[in-house]
Amino acid sequence: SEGIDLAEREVLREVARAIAAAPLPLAGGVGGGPVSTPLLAATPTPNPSRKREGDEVAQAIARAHAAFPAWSATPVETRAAILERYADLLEANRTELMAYAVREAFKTIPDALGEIREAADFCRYYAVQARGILAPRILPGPTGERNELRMMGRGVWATIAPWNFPLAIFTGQNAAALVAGNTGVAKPAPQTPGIAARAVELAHEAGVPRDALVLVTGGAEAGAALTGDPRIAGVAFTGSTATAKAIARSLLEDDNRPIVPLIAETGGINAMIVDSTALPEQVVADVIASAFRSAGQRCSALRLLIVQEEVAETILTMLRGAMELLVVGDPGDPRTDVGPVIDDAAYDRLMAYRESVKGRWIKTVLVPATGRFVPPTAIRLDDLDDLQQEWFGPLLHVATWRAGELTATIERVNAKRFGLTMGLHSRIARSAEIAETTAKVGNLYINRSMIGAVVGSQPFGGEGLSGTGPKAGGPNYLPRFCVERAVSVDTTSAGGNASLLSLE
Ligand code: UN1
Repeated sequence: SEGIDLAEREVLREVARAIAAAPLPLAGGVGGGPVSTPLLAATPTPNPSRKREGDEVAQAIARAHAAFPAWSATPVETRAAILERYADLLEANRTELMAYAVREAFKTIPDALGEIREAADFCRYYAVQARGILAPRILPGPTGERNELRMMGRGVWATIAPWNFPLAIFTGQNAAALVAGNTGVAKPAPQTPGIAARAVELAHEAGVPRDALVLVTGGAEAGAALTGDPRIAGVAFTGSTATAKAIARSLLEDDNRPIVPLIAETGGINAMIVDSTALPEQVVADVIASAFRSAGQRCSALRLLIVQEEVAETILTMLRGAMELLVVGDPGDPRTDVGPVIDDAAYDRLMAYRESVKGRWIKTVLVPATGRFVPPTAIRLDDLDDLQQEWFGPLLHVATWRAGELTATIERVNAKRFGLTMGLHSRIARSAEIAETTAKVGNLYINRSMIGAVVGSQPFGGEGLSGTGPKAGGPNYLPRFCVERAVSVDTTSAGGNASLLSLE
């Protein structure tokens, strides 16, 4: 879902017009504005009162709970067809949705386009999956019995999405919950309520009953009210490891509540290992995309580049040159490679860290004087163990490794206990095999960039501190949203072929 081809130039023009016309302040200080423009006067702001927020959440859950029986009884085929209509509507409204992604999440135009494609891909992929794996299945059994396995919705799912994929991940979570026969209460990140509200409207327009998908806005308070409610039958969450753990605890707090599933997709300290057989031009292009695209604000992003000593100087020289060409600025300008980071808190955190390692900068890039632009920076790491935290921005750490130590190097990355993405650049088949068996990650990328997992081809999600699985956009995701019901009917007891008689 990456990149823009020439045929899309017209879309770009349309998007530029829509961004210019959007009734939202362009925050981030882009275009010379103040650094802290209030976000989104035009969309619902998080409710300041804890009590009212809890009430709003409780009402939303009550609605989704009441809508569950009818929606779960709707045939899989109908639910799948609604998702496909939803995908069509997302595409038909892409200009407006892209404008939201640029204005609200400061996505560049290629990234904003990627959001629409990925959201539509999730809907279509889960629709096809649902028809295949959620339809009732006849199981082999003893003579005189009919046995069936039914995949049923669990109830009301809480879906909690991040601001960095405010349409794609938001839509993917909801589409999966809905097609599996659940209703949902969807909480977008507090930074991106506008695009989420529009996405939910389009889902309703596509045929999802109004109460089968209910939006709630707010931050941690709303999230806690949501996951703490005993009517919630499952949680799909993408965000930080710390929040995922807090959610897991809240799900277990009430002794009377059954244990419900939590699907968590969290952070990573993602490494790319480069050996002396790698193609340097390809390495550098993939490093630039993986570390700096989306201002490094992807959980899949490259954080730690580990280059074999012998080629380190060559690769770093080329990397410096390539970084020099990065255009940092207004995300609404099609020429921009790197936009601002999401909010003041992120900006302050990243800039303070960057300043604290100033003595180890390998290369940094000029950025506009005003706005929340964190300069893309490469930082030397003398010891792999010195990096133990995910820095969610355009900061790349660089270390070296010695020939013969591939397994040991991968094990040192594993020891950080995250396990989301890893990259290997090598032309040696044996090295690829070592990485495949040694790297404890959900997504291993060999000789390519580490971002932009495509739904259906690169099911995405990590292990260890990076998440619970199953992988979004993969064949094992939907079953987690279901309960399995085995139905066995004695077909002999009425003395005939069936023990069940139709009353008609
Ligand atoms: C995330 O940043 O939360 O592969 C997920 C990618 C995206 C997934 C990133 N499809 O870059």
